[in-house]
Amino acid sequence: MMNAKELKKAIEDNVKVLYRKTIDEASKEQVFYALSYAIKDTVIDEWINTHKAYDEQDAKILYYLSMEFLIGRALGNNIINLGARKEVAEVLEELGFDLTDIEDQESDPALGNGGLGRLAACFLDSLATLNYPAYGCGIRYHYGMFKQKIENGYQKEVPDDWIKNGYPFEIKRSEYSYIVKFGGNVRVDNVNGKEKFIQENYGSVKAIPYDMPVLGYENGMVNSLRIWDAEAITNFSLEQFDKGDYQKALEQENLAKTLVEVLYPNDNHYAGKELRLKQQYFFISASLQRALDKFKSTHSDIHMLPEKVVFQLNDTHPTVAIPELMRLLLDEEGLNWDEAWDITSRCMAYTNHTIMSEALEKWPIDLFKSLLPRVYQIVEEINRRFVVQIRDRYPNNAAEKEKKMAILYDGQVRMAYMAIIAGFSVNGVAKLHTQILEHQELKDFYEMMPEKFNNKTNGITQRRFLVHANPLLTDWITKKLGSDKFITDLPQLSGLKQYLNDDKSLEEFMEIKYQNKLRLVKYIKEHNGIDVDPNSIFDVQVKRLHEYKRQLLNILHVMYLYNKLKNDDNFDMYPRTFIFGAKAAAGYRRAKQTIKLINSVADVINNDKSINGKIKVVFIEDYKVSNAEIIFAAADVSEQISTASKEASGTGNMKFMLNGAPTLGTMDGANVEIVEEVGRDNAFIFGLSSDEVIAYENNGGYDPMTIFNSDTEIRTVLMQLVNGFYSPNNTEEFREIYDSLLKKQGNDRADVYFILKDFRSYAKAHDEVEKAYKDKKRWAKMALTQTANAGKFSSDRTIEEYVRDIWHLTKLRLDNAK
Ligand code: GPW
Repeated sequence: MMNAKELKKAIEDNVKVLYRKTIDEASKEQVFYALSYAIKDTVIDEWINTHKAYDEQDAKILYYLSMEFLIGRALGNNIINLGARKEVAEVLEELGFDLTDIEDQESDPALGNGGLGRLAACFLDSLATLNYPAYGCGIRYHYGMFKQKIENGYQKEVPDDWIKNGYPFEIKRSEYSYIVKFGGNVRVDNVNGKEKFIQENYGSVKAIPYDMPVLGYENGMVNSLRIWDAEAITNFSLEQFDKGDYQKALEQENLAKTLVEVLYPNDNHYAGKELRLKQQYFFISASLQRALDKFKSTHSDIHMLPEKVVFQLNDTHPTVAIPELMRLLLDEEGLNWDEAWDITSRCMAYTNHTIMSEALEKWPIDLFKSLLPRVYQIVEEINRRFVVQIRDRYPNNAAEKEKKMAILYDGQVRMAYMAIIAGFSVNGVAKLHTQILEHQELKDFYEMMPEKFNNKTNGITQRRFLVHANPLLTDWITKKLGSDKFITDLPQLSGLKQYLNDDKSLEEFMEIKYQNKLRLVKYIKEHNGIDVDPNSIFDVQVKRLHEYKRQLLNILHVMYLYNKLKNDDNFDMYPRTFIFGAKAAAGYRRAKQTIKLINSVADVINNDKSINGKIKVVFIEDYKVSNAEIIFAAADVSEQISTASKEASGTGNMKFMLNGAPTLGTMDGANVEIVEEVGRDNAFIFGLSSDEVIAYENNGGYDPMTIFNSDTEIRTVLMQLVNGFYSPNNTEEFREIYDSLLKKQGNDRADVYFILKDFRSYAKAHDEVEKAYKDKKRWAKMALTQTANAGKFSSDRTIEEYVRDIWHLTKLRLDNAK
């Protein structure tokens, strides 16, 4: 890192060169670019060094293959990982600018939907911090996750043109471009008695990588996030027109244009779109071609590949990597099937992130085959051999096993099964989730190949979600522990336990929470125009909008409380602010109606003077990584209320915990492990267990009508969905939500997510929250207990487990490290 004087000069010079301005004339945006380029410059040497060390130490490299990297803003994070926060802030101040203001100029790179993409970003941060050689491989979407506007209570999607003005932290690497082929047919040639498979009449695009630096924390390590862009191979030209290739030239041009245009905004949902499969193959083929070339540039024996390379498949989205690696080894490297299979299966590992059936990727064979004819042949052969194995092993029930386990079945390519069959590792993302995989969803595979299965409970990076998000708490912890080692060793937070009975420390801790609440109050005022009382309980649910996450349960409960305040003279409550943030996939009608409902309820309640501001409801527009950081730091209560068994892990739960907010939740995903760490008394747990949910599901569900008929308060709330109470201009506005809770929906039962079933137990848990909060000291202790026990949930721990059990990487030595 340059010193203060050099940095100042670099910023001033950049402003001059880029904008022909002196620093006092420059806008905040211009200073953002000037500073970002200066930071990138300081990183370049370490970036080069790191990759030299890869080669010199002949390091084994992890390729983390993912359709999503929800990296969020880079500037602030990079400055922190350079250990230069204070120095940069001071230089900017001298120049008349505030660092936070300047950071706010950066567009939030949103190349992901939610948890899965953010996990990938946290993993990159931890890998670099722990000195592990790794590439993130993904797609350079021109439009990331849409920006959300709320208009008249409805979500409106606005394109996210994040690279419009250029992104300062990327470098185009044209020299590493590759060709990717789609469609056509396969011709079989016979060369010296050996079959050769040649794809012909295909369309192709050029894949061009852009690299972003991924900085370790104060260790001189700089890995790369490599995202692929597409360009047409030949620009449309008259020459081709004359040759009669007009149609094809146009098609290729078009393919290149549309291929990486936009991120599919579906979270936990498979939509089966052809373009999506093209995206998958595009970035996989390019990433693998590059990985093999890199390997071959320093090794002569391709059989050594598994010693030097490992690919982690982030869910099934990159699973086409399996037949693609086979293809490269067979057709390009000339190996035979057994050699290629041995190498492939020792290089590939798969992470499962959900058990929800609507998320499982099952591509229609026709589509898959016409788009990837050669790759499909290989899938057929993998499947054929596996089916032979099944028949061998289960002679008495082969047909049944084939139905449950074959890759190709019912006209579909079942991607998860391919990943399990071909890879050497299958992991779930929290203990409970892995158990459900082993004993329910993937039972047959677990029985047949138990050695492949393992758990890797998710984690989050404290560099972003504590150090960057919550500087006040970071400084306080550093002071209390007498060291900032927790920044790279989170379990050190347990040292805070010695302050659990120290009144002064508890007060300081809650004062920091209060300051962070003020920061959020300001944000809400500026962005929503709503006044919020910082002394109220900030009860927060922020995450993608999905029925299984049950934002509906939350808002129904708010409606219930409001009714009590209005109708029950004996009822009183501690002031609460219910804060929501959620994007709904553009085509997910029920989810969008829930957003409208939350906003409609907010409208009525926030404007009712008669309740003295006891309840406020705030829907934060455009929930994303940058405002998430502000929200986590300010939360009092963390709502993690998914139907048990449905949330594989959750990671927001960990971010709240780290920032001192107790969990109000079900025994689902990683909530179970959070409770294990803090103890049952320091969490507010309610609802059916996953076993109970699964038992109901296996027995045709439960009958919500009994609850509707017997519980008047619940009935009143439900009637308000259809009597215009919250939608005076359209009583039908929320009819569908009402119906979903009480009526069978085609093949679906009523209330598939057990909202009414869990309602009373949820309301009771809320009572407990209020009781606990009113006792200031008890609450402070409970809040500090969260932070003090958050050590397990660092993605540093998760990465060390992946390295130990799956990747077997060696830490890179960097001689010039600080
Ligand atoms: F369906 N997750 C996600 F499994 O954010 F692929 N998007 C997705 O499309 C999927 C999973 C997929 C999430 C899980 O819902 C969440 O529970 C988990 O914490 C996260 O992935 C990271 O493992």
